[in-house]
Amino acid sequence: MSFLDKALAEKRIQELRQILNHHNYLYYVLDKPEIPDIEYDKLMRELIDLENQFPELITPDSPTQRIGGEPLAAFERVTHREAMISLADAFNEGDLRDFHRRVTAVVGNEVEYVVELKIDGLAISLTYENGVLVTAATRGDGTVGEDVTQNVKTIKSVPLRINAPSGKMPSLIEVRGEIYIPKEDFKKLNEEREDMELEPFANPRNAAAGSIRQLDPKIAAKRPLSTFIYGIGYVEGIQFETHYQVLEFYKACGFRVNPHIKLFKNFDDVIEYCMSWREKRDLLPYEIDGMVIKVNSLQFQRILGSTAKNPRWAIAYKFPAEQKVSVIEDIIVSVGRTGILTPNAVLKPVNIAGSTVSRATLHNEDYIKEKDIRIGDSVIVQKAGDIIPEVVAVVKEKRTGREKEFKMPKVCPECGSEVIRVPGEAAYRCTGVACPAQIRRSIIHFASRDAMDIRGLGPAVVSLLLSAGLVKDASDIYFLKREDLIPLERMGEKSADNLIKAIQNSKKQPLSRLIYALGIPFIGSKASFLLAEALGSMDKLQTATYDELIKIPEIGSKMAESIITFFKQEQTKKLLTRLKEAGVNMEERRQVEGPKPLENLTFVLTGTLEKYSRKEAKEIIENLGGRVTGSVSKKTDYVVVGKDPGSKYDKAVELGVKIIDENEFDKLIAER
Ligand code: 0OX
Repeated sequence: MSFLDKALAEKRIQELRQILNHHNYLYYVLDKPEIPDIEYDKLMRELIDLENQFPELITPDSPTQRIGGEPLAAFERVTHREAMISLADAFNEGDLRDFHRRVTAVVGNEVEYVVELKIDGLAISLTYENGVLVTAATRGDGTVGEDVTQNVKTIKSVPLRINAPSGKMPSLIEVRGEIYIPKEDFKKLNEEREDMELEPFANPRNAAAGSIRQLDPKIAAKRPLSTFIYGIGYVEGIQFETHYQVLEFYKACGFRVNPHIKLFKNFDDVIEYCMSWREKRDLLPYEIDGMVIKVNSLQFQRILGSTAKNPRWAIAYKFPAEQKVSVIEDIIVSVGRTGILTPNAVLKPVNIAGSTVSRATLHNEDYIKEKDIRIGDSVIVQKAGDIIPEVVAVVKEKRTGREKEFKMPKVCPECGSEVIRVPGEAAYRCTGVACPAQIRRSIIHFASRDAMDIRGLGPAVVSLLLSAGLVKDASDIYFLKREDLIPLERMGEKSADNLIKAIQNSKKQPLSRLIYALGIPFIGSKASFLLAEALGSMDKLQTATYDELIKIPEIGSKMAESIITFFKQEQTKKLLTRLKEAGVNMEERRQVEGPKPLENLTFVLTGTLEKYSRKEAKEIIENLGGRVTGSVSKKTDYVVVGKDPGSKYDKAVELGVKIIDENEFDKLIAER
């Protein structure tokens, strides 16, 4: 092969990539194709052939790289450079006006808003380095997501290289948006699945999420995934003043930005626009579950900052729940992980808000009595977003007289133990210590993503382990051997090895995750985090008194009582002894001694922090080897901003110094 051949090939390769990218953009981003598919395929074929001849000329952003490589064993984790926080919800005009009041109280009345449709898909973060897509990650817990780059590269509306206007290429940018499946494509996908006797997806969002979480990118490549881009995470090398400018920039770069995004100066217009989409949503070719309202000025966004969970500069207006009429064919009772019995209606399947509903919660006996719900009744069923469908009312006019009243069982439907009504509560609870339903649910919870995060230990495997008699409580999983696992149904040697590895790795999880994994009633992941932080070890939590517990911020009396009751139980004591024996971490990592991970980093503190006094924050930084100074300069690495920050904040903005809020500060110190 001569040098000339290669030079010619390289020129043609570049030309073909440009042509293909352009037509790809016309087809998948603008929905306006200009050439027939057959012509596109011909050009692609030519490029593939040339790249086969000169594999050294293949680049990661070539359109040929969208086909999807080899299947992965598992997804890697990715730490988002800037956290992917989620939105607070507003359910009515009053909530929206409260949001506006909170915003104007801080930044004044001259505030513009950008209003977007709230796409019902899954959030994604796309990292581009010098314009090339290097990583695509799911939200995960907001701080750490899963690396789904291989799958996302197969989505044609995601540019593999961004086409930034000249002089505006960011050296690094986290592009945020939503991956979704259009309604029509979803219908077709489910029809195909039914033809193949595969279980249909419940709704387009689940289908999109399931497709992105495929380990084999060739499967993801076949799914009709699309994108809308609406946000920005960490960015270097370019500055914006408004959110609208960011969106314009994205459009210019070749991203798919929703055409119904609008800028408003007047809040009445914001409300009117939100409400106008309530009816119109059915006309859209994709599902939306509400609207998103964002403060346009990025400077105002920074001033408003975020709470522990949500930005203060944006809110989601959730459309009211959709309702349909169905018939209760039966009422069955399920047993939760804390032993609570929940009655559920078995419904004649109905489509509500994009998914087929055949079960709905009836909450508890009081709820059934209050609404006079009977088997055979026609009922109004309601569903909104992620919320479990519920029966809201009976259509009494449709009664025939053949309806049957429902009575809560006297014994647990899973283990036959006696059922008691919890004093002061509407709940009935199974008294069986060894109730298989409770054990199953508690182990599933223990291994779940926000708890010990043991990949491969989902509901199906837990059921197999229980029926094989290999586990009796969560601690038993740490004593499993690969030989125990291999004989299980659909468990190859490789999956067994992976599972054992995941179980072993989970021993190092932080104390907060272990506390959450125990499934103490009323103790969610945030409370677990606060308990771990305040008490520092499982021993301290086990022996903490009621008074000690309620002194911890955000731990109320109900939580404190629940903790005390939980640790008094023999079952809990046994579980913890075995977990200790297995070597599961029971301590919160403290960083007073040891390495100095903040060495060479200079911090400035401004405003009032919620959790720490100035002195405490300073001590933490200094213990980790960092320095705290009184004024902001170019040499400052981080400005930590609390409530009502002073001029140091403005100085930091002016000098482009990294500004972090208390949450980000927490994360920074936890990561190190
Ligand atoms: C959506 C959507 C979601 C993200 C965190 C702060 C702003 N589903 O369409 N999130 C956001 O932005 C949030 N915008 C959207 N349009």
